[in-house]
Amino acid sequence: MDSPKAGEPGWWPEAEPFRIKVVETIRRTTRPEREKLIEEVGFNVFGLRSEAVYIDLLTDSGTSAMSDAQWAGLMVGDEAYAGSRSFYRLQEAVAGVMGFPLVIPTHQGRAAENVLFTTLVRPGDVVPNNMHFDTTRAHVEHRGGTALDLVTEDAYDPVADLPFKGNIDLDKLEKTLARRQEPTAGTAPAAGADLSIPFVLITVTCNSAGGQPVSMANLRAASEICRRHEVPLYLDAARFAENAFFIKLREPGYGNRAVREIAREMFSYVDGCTMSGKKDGLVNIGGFIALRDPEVYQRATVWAVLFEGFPTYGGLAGRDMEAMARGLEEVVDEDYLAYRVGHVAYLGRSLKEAGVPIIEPVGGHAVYLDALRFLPNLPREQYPAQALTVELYLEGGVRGVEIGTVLAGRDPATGENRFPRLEMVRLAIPRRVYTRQHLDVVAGTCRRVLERRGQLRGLAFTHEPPVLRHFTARFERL
Ligand code: PM9
Repeated sequence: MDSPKAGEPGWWPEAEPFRIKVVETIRRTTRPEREKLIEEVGFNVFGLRSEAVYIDLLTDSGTSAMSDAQWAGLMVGDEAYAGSRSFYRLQEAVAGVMGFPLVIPTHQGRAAENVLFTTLVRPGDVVPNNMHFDTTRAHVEHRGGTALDLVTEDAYDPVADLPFKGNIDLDKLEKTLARRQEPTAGTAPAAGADLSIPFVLITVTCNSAGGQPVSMANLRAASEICRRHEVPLYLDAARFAENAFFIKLREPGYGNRAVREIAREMFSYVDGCTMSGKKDGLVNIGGFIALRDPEVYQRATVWAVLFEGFPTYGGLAGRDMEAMARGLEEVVDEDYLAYRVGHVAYLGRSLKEAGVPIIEPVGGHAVYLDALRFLPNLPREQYPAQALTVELYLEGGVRGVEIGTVLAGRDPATGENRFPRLEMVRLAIPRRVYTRQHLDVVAGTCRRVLERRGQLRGLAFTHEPPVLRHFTARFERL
């Protein structure tokens, strides 16, 4: 009998499509231990040692369990300063899975951003995106540019159950590009044109909007708009395979297409991508820039050498590139993706059944708690999502991460807190690491905190770094 196709009734995987070959012991702590530990780190879970965490959902980045084939690849990796065999394996994998001929390895995603944005962004430039991830925004701002979020309004509605809430708003994109100072060939400069736009970026899936996917129709239309205005379009491709799988599940016409083909079509609409291999590269370290344009490649390699290393290793060992090449091939496997998306959806469903407010629909790599509905009585100046993150740790040794006001930082012009429209706690699920029983523990922890939410107190900064403050900030309880 044919097994049901993804999206058809019964497609939900019965169990993990892998066996566990190596295990890592994790330890439970007591509540008094956790009380002491969280106070020591200034109520910021980034400061905790991972041994003090029972179930670590801080990030899905660099936390994947590698496959036996990837571990074997570490031995095969060829360590050479220039021209490593493993670099060419990576180049082949990127060409095969994404269709780009040119690759610059980097040690992780933000390093790819640093190299590409140093090449392309000038002070005063504006970079539109569906929604910038925090490192992406910080790198645009570091270059003196402005990061402009143009995601559709749907993304800001935590309960709108829509298939592609990561889409870029095409009308806003069109209007923004029409304000470019540089006239499009054959046209006069638009009256009042006031923006310098080096490129447009689309983040798949849209992490800052809850891991929501972008549809193929949206990518295609955005690409057409960018081409018409002669502005390059890039993908932030950190979770491209999860995005491709959502297209297969949700977009008419793609149900019978292979995810690999869908991914290739997604990339066919763009000029290149930045990639954090720590997500859909299924590795613990690594990233790259992939490009079509040899001129941009040449210019970027100059910065790659300065910041990362020779363009055939870019801050990575040969073995890291080998593991990433293998990870890129594995991540488009449909049994893996059905398990992956189903696993995350399982946690979302358990939380919803327990009455825990979450962002819906559940995204590809994480479940996001809606802190504004979870803790309606805490004012935003008291950082409710940070307070909830602390409480999940205290209750069950579960580490999530705040995606709200603390992460959003201050407006560089006014110095005021930026209050994002969504105040969330992200529970990111590492790939191939935790079982469903672990997810049951997480759901139970959230439910118990919900039951006593009236007792939760807010937080205030005692130390606030000027950039990317969420990583190293310290707080006190109010
Ligand atoms: N994302 C995440 O946990 C890791 C850093 S914050 C704890 O979600 C996108 C969409 C990301 C991303 C990292 C990066 C940067 C770029 N784009 O972490 O530098 O989600 O490899 O990638 C994190 P690197």
